[in-house]
Amino acid sequence: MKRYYQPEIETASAEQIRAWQDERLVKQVQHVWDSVPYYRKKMEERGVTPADVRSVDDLHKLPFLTKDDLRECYPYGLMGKPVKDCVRIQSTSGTTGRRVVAFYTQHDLDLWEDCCARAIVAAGGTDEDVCQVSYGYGLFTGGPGLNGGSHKVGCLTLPMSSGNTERQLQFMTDLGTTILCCTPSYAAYLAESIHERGLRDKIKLKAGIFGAEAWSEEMRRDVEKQLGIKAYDIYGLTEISGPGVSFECEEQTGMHVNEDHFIAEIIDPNTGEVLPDGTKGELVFTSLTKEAFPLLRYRTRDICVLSRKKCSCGRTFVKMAKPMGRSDDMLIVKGVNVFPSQIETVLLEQGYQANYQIIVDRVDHTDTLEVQVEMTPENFSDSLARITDMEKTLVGALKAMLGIYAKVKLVAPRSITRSEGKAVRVIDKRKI
Ligand code: DLL
Repeated sequence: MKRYYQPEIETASAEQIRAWQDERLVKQVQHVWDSVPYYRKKMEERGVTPADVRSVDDLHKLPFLTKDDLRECYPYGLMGKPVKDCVRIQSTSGTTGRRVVAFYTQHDLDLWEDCCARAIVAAGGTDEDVCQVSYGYGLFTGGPGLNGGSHKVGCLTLPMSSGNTERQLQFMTDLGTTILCCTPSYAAYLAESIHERGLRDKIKLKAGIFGAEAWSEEMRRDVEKQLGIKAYDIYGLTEISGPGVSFECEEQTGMHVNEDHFIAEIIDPNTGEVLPDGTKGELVFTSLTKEAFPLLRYRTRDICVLSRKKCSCGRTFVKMAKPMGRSDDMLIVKGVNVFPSQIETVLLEQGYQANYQIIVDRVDHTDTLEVQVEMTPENFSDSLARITDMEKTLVGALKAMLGIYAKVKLVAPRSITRSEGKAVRVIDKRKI
């Protein structure tokens, strides 16, 4: 069986990988300097020019990029190529200020799809497989990325997108899906639905490629058992291309970072100091080969550890552990990025005050989101019918903002505990 999609790259020696990175970094820094005035200014402010970056050893001299920079530059300010050379955007959910719009040339798409193809082959995928892609299609990177990867491997690709569980199960059983790609929470939901409908012996699944949100080892074991598969983690972010920045192999002990395309660093989130491998800190990526959206030293806010321990799969790329949390307030609920500030915006727009609490939980492997909001003295009502109406309106407005369902519970004025320090807005009960 084919074990690697691009063996000469995935099993290259450490020296070879380093040589690629050195060469590509020098080229990329020059490209950014020449074509992204915003980043050039940041470099000038730090007194760095392309001549100062001769190898990966000089990476630390370059300034970081953060989500704030992306916001400031929205939408076109960080592009490395003119619009005429770009063929696609992908984006995250969120209001204008929070939304990330990433651009791709045809070359960028090609390399991104290679990364996803590597993940599929690492999960045992070949051209004999039927690969059901149940990540969202459209602006979200999950569907398009794995769709492209699946084509490259030569799998029969089922571009299902997320949702419509009945249809998912019908295609899965009728067409004999062998590889399932979706968020781990949707995988758990599908597993449950398969059992409820007694379809377990009608499915031919062998592997799952699950990512876009945090999931525990316990959840992995549950889903593997219920579906009779091996479940592989996959990581990525829109800013750096989408899924396939890193992917798990059969060892299932962390995700190999595609180091021919991305340099991973771990920094202290407070000081920005680079930390040695094996130390927990914030993950930072530099994209070496992207033309249209070439981010250097992008702070992901994901807290993580890198490991260079030899892997039994034969791949030589560094491994990152499952992200252990975030250094900002972003929540990931059902694979969707949710900022408490988005919820607050909706509440204020709808005439409520900022007295609310967001409760996130995971029930039967599925994330739940509840927003408890105080009625104001002005809109207070004790009529059950009226309260239900008000709750419905808020559910609709939150859905329009976040793209997902949030349960709303209206409570009496002044019933949410006030804090004397920082308000506790989010209660995350998930144990991941
Ligand atoms: O979630 C890309 C993706 C799609 C990855 C499909 C894997 C599969 P964004 O919507 O931009 O992109 O969200 C990126 O999601 O910074 C992490 O906090 C989180 N995340 C992504 N993958 C994982 C994972 C896609 N495997 C943000 N485990 C990232 C934990 C993950 N968190």
